Amino acid sequence: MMKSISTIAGVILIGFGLYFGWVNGVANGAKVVYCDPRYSITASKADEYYAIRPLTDHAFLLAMIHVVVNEELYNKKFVAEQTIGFDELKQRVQKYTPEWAAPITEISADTIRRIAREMAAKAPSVFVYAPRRLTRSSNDLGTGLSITILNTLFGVWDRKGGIFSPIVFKVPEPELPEFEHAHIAKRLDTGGDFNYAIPNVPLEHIADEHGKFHRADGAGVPGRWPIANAQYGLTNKMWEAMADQKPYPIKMLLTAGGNGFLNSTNYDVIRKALMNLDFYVAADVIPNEMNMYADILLPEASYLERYDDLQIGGAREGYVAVRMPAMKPLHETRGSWDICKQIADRVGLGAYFPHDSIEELLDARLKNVGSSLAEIEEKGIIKVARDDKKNFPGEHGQMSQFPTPSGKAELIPSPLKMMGFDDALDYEEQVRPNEDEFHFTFGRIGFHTHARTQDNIWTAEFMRENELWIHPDAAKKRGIQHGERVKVTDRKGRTEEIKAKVTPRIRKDSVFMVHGFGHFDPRMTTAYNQGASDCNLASQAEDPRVGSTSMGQSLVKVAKA
Ligand SMILES: Nc1nc2c(c(=O)[nH]1)N[C@H]1C(S)=C(S)[C@@H](COP(=O)(O)OP(=O)(O)OC[C@H]3O[C@@H](n4cnc5c(=O)[nH]c(N)nc54)[C@H](O)[C@@H]3O)O[C@H]1N2
Ligand SMILES: Nc1nc2c(c(=O)[nH]1)N[C@H]1C(S)=C(S)[C@@H](COP(=O)(O)OP(=O)(O)OC[C@H]3O[C@@H](n4cnc5c(=O)[nH]c(N)nc54)[C@H](O)[C@@H]3O)O[C@H]1N2
Ligand SMILES: [Mo]
Repeated sequence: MMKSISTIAGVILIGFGLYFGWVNGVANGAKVVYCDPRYSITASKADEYYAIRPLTDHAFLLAMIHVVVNEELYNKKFVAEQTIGFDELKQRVQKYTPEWAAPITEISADTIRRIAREMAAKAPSVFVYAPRRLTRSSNDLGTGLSITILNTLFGVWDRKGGIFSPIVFKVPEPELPEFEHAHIAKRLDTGGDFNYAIPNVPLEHIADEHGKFHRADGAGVPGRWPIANAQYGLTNKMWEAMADQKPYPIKMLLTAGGNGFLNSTNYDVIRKALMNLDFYVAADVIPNEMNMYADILLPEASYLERYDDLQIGGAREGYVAVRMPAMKPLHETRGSWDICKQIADRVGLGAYFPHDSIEELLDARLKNVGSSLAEIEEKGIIKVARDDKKNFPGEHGQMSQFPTPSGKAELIPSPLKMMGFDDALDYEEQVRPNEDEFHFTFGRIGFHTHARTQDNIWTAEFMRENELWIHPDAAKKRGIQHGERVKVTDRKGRTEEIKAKVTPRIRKDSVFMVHGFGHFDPRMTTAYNQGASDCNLASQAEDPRVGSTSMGQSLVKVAKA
């Protein structure tokens, strides 16, 4: 079960990112503590800001847990009734004192203790927020786990001002024939909806006992990346599988959006993977570095000209919404559903597309829940009303539901133990720059979406190219002036050129650039050669337990271009 954040009051500890849901909470008097190596816009809205040393969030969180456990600041009733594993947790965090964390994180021991105490005083109307993109250190799993542990110790689940249970509008999937190639690895019979599988099965076992193939990327596959989400997969591992043609050859690719080059960290692997294909069909609305490799490029109708799949969501209220066309598609373009269906019909997979049109499919799904396409087109959105008892069962004396084998919040999760991955709780030393190097960091900006808006003349107007944030002391040492072009080079010798933004809003040992720039296909006439690509500098290392890319481990040198 996913839980969501409610923004009412109390101390909020925002970790590491851009997130606007809490702004309502701030208006209601909530306090925000924010950590980032860079003084971002988010930092400017926070009550307290700490320029944490990159990649050390886990150390900070472990010290917080240490204080909460040792000073008995946790929610005793919640921990006694709704959790397991407290004694083991207590013993395992003994070494993570605030004094231990201070030189690692560069946040003082007194500060860590004070934040822990202030939060405890306001619990359960508090939370530690996990950023969306937690792919940075060598142990992202441990960072995520520590965030969950803190929230659990404060008993924030299903409490007002804490983290609530969303109400979801349930719309069943259409009934389709069973897939010939079941890609989801065998799951442990835990009674819950789990994504992990039995570990330690040799790599050769790429098919299950029914001869069905496992996913090539290894997500959810025994012996490979059992914890990785087998529904979304591991894109980095998919590209590697395609480049190496292992564990089995992949010869055809169909994409509808996405840009492998500008959303990953290894141009060579992407290029090799694409070159290995016999046949690549891309459906898109604009050219990009990846789809220009396609044998056939199908123009998709734009979002103003098409229906898309139902948007089914849940927050305080559940909802279902639909994107509908505002005009007929121009130039014979089609929606990606039509594109997929028509390809499926021609390659003998038509049985998976039993509906004649996307309208028919959407209508059939909505009729299943007592609505219709006509109704939703008229109303735009259909909601299930918020219900305090469902959002906040904890406020009504009810136990929370946790999707764990024990049904309780597991402070040391038993599935991780079973797989031998519970060592993720322990802190791992992170890479540190030499005297002449920097931590390489990057992130979002309000004006742009990923790598898809830089070639749009209107959004490019707001920000045409990205810049390298560098501290004035570090710039001075290298004779770099604000606005001058610099060369950024990583330890592998990869290099990008970019304009310097000399600013005290970043740590002296770190540089930063906005993600999504540095396009290199000349057919992107506006974005071509503008700014630099974080994808060509971010680390290719991976979290050894999850298989995801640990993008933040890159160390770079900066010199005048
Ligand atoms: N180095 C680095 N890599 C990253 C990240 C990072 O910060 N740094 N962030 C990661 C994260 S969190 C995410 S979510 C991903 C995002 O990765 P992507 O999904 O690849 O990101 P976008 O650049 O938004 O979209 C890619 C392409 O989709 C196409 N597109 C846009 N609109 C449409 C449409 O209506 N129909 C079709 N068919 N195509 C369309 C455009 O060609 C666009 O270039 O990147 C991840 N990778
Ligand atoms: N306008 C806009 N909004 C978006 C998106 C977009 O493209 N454009 N993309 C959406 C998507 S798909 C996602 S996944 C989310 C991602 O949103 P977030 O998870 O917030 O990710 P980023 O913006 O990549 O990085 C956030 C901050 O992390 C800081 N940072 C770097 N290294 C460290 C570190 O080691 N520790 C700490 N504490 N901070 C560090 C960076 O300075 C940056 O300010 O944004 C979503 N919102
Ligand atoms: Mo994302």
